[in-house]
Formats: sequence, structure tokens, C-alpha cells
Amino acid sequence: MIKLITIALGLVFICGVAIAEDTASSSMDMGFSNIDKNSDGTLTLEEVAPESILARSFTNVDKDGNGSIDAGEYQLFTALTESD
Ligand SMILES: [Ca+2]
Ligand SMILES: [Ca+2]
Repeated sequence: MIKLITIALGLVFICGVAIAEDTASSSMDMGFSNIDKNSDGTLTLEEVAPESILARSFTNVDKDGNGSIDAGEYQLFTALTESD
């Protein structure tokens, strides 16, 4: 039983990594690439719509505090907003 749970968790983890790396084919990437106007793979505050939830929570979404939101950070943001 524990082994099954471990396998299940492993699959969830693998799926998560696959989604994070394969952003080109995920539905979330439509949002990300649309916002990423200069297509450098990160979202800056200038690219984010000023009135959007993303802009208002920008500093929270920017987990590493480097001033831009990368695909992984954006994915965490969408996961949080979708589960709300
Ligand atoms: Ca950009
Ligand atoms: Ca960042």
C-alpha cells in the first residue's frame, strides 16, 4: 500500500515537472506567452496588465524576488488562483 502511494506521488511529481518544462503545449502557456510580450520567458511588471490580479500580487508571485515572473512562478500563481 505504501509502495502504491509512493508510486502515485512519484507520478504526480513527474507530471508536475513535465508541465513545468513543457510549457509550450500546456493551456496555461497561452496566458503566459500572451503576457510575455518580448518572449524572453519571463514576465515583468511592465508586461502584466496593471489592473490584473497578477500585477497586484506580483511581489508574492515573484518567489525569488528577481523582479520578473518565470514560467514556474506563473504556474504556481495559476495553480493557486484556479484552486481558490
Ligand atoms: Ca518578458
Ligand atoms: Ca522571479
